[in-house]
Parts: sequence; C-alpha cells; structure tokens
Amino acid sequence: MAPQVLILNGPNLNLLGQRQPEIYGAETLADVETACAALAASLGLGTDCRQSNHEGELVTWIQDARATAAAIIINPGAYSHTSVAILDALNAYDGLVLEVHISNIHQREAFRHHSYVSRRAEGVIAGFGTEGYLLALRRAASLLAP
Ligand code: DHK
Repeated sequence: MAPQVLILNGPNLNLLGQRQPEIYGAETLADVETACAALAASLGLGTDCRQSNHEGELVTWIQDARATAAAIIINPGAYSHTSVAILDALNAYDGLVLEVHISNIHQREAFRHHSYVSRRAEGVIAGFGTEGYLLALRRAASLLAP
C-alpha cells in the first residue's frame, strides 16, 4: 500500500478563499486538498486531509496517525504559536513532520514569529501560498522514498 500522508489544517483554514485573501489567497481548502490528492497519487503517496477548529481534535488525529501515517503535513494555524499540546502529540509520533504556513509568518506580527511545532518539524515552509502544501508533499515523497 502507498505510504499515507496526513494533511492537517488547524483553525480558520476552513475559511480559505474567503478569509483575508490578500494574505491567504483565493483557493479554497477543498481546492488545496484536491490538488494535494492528485499530486500525492502521482508521487506514489496516499493522503488523508483533515481540518479542525479544535485543538483536542487535532491532538487526537495526530495520536491516531501513529498507527496509520508515514508523514504528517501540518498547518496548525494560530495553534502554531500557542499549542504545547500539539507539540507534545507530534513528539509522540515517530514519522516525518513537515510544517506549512501559507503566509510568511516572519514578515507579520511578532506573535506569529515563533512556532512550537517547528521544534519537532523536519522542515518548515512559509510564505509560498497554498503551493507550500504541494512543496511539502514533494519533500515527503523524497524523504520517504525507499
Ligand atoms: C495561518 C493562520 O491561521 C495564522 O494563525 C498563522 C497561518 C499563519 C498561515 O500562514 O497559514 O499565524
């Protein structure tokens, strides 16, 4: 079976395409997930795309991924900057973790400059728009290649 990649999006990312498009772009989350699934298939990977506005639900999905996913691509949204619980869940996960931010968080408010998740992520992509998810998938494919 193709290695599975869990693509996780945190709070407010369900509003992609409607929310501050000058920052987050015009594509919807459904557009992004469709593009990820197509690219993943061409790279020999499977995807499971999920979004939640709830920290505990994201933690549970990360815990579940211990048994099901070879990699997690995560945009934790605002939880990047606040959530020790998500970091702890990722620290209990043995697979590859790649972090994506659509915007360049380092160009924005100071409170966005620090991400707890970056302590665990093998790589971080920021400021590449929604293309960042596709770049992360390509990186996952090369790191997971036998
Ligand atoms: C998305 C969010 O919702 C913000 O809270 C982060 C991130 C940045 C992004 O760029 O994708 O600060």
